Formats: sequence, structure tokens, C-alpha cells
Amino acid sequence: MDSRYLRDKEDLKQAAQTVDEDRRNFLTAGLVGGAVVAGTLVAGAAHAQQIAQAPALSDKVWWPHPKWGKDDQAGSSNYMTPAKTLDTVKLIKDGKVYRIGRMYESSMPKFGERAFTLRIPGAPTGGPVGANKVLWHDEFLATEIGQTGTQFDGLGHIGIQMGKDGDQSEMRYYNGVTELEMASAYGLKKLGMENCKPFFTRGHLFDVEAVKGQMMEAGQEITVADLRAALQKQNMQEADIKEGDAVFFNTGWGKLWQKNNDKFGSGEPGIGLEVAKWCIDKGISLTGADQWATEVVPNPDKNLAFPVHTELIAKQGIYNHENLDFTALIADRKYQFAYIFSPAPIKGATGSNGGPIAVT
Ligand code: UVW
Repeated sequence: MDSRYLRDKEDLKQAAQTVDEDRRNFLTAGLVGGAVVAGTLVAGAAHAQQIAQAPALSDKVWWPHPKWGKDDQAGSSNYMTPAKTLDTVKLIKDGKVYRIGRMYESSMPKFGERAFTLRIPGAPTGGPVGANKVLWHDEFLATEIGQTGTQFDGLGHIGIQMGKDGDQSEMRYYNGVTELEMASAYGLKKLGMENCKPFFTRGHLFDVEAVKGQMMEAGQEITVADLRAALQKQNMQEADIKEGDAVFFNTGWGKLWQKNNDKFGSGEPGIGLEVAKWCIDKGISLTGADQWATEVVPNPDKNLAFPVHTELIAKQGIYNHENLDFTALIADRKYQFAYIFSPAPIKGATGSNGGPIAVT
């Protein structure tokens, strides 16, 4: 059975109404200029009320990017240099390759009304041809290719409404790119996945589930203190996390994947703004987790909707990899590895599916 975060249109309608109502209240309160997260991106009617009008955490513009410059569209993938590759290789000691992505199938948990539908046209699709009577199969895939299953969020995925409703010149994304500049029915004209460089970097896994002694709960925020406790438990040093490295969080929530999809999608434990700031201060290139947004949902501040997404992706150009699986790494007590992922360079795409690996 297909499990959805928002199972029916009534939920969506109700969520949209709440969003409109909240936005009106927000504007009435005189807080014009707050960031508004796209109203339909709700994770469930239960927390729809938090979605509409996340107030801006800072009223300062975040562009041009101080490190990568005003025309940059690659964000933190700019950290991927030959020097970074060579430094990363030093973490490879036993040559073991771990898949850290999940299998794609139509029954997997999906956000909102997103879909994943694979069809093989014909059986076989083609042939026989030639004296050797060759046969072949092709597949047709209908999906949000970068936003279902294990998904890598690109820089065109998340923005912030800075102006009035519908004003595309003030819907801002990474490096201040506006909706007006990027919108196109045939793929984003700016910030598409073709701009992202392949990732080959040092990965550090924080097993926060082990620190807590159990699976974390939806709405439970991972703190910097939790990260430090994980480092201690895992015999790792904070100073060993370098600029351009990737950090991953295991909450235990991934255990619900395909076991209880409704609960999986109903919310999640994850990082909040404190850890987001820690990531920014360290110059992290990518965050990732065993759940569907990396960040805590609902956010403990009920006025905020996906604030880690807006802070890290839109403002900093830091990528995010969701719905990962660290089970095998944790079983082998491997918390540091080479993280390797080359996003599909689909022109104008918002993200990428694919098979990330960790090599130890
Ligand atoms: C949204 O699209 C809001 O979330 P995610 O990146 O987790 O799919």
C-alpha cells in the first residue's frame, strides 16, 4: 500500500487553508519581510500550522556568497578539490564499500503527493533483432527524480519568500537568485543540478541514537552537546572535522522505513538551528541523515518551517542528503569514511536520486 505523508486531498486543502490563515495573522502582526516557506510543502496536516510563515531568522540578505562569489551556482561543492580528494583517501584503510542509500520502490515513504512509478514497456521492450535475436528491456520512470527516496537536495530546491505573495522577484534562493530568474517549465534556468560538482569528501557519522540509548522521537532536536557526546563515545575528535567535510546524523528514525511508513512521515527527530550554526561555523559541505529532512520536524519553534533547510541550503549553499541508511557502518563501528556521491547532472533539476557510498 502506498503510504503518503498527506494521504488525501482533504488534508492538503486543510493544510493550505491553515497556511493562508497563518500568513494573514503573520502579516497582521506587522512582521512583513519574514520568510515564508512554500505553502504546499507540508509534512502532514498535524503540523501544517507551522509551515506557512517562518519568520526570517535574520533580516539581512545572504548574497553574494562571501566565499564563492556573486555568480556562483555550485555552493559548497566548490570544496571538492584534488587536495580534498587526497585528504579523503587517507580515511580509506580496509577498502570496504558500504551502500548508504536505500532501494527505490513505489511503496517507499514519500513526502506529500510525490510519486515513484516505474514501468517496463512491453515484455520484452524490444527485439528480437538480428541473427543473434537480441532482446532488451527499458524502463519508464515517473517521479520527482531528485525528491523521492534517498535524495540529494540541490540549491534550486529551497528558497525564501522575502516580498509579497506572488512576487517572484523577491522569492530568493542561493546567492540571491530569484524565482523570476530561475523559473521555467522545462527545468530551472539557474541553480540546477548540473552546477553541482561530484562529492568526494571526508564523512563523519554521529550515532545520536546510541548516545540516547534508543531511537529518537519525532520533534526531538539533536543538540551540539549530543554531537560532542557521540564524538566521545565514538572516540573521535571535533578538531578532526575539517572545512569541506560532510556530517551525518543517525537518529534511529530510519528503522521505521518500510516498517511503519505512516509514523516515519508523521514527523522526525533531527538537527535544529543550533547544530546548523555549528555546521556553518565549521564550513561543512553537506549534511545527511537516516530520516527524510535531516532537520527536526516539527521544529520546537512552532513558527518555523524547515528553518535548517533555509539556513543551510538557501543561505549557505550547503547540500543535504536525506533518507540514508547507516546500519552497516554502525554495525562495523565505522564512523569516519570517504563519502562519495556524484549527483545525476540533470539540467535544471532540483536534486538527485542515486546510490551514495561510504568507503572505509
Ligand atoms: C522539502 O522539500 C520541504 O523537504 P525535503 O527536502 O525533506 O524533501
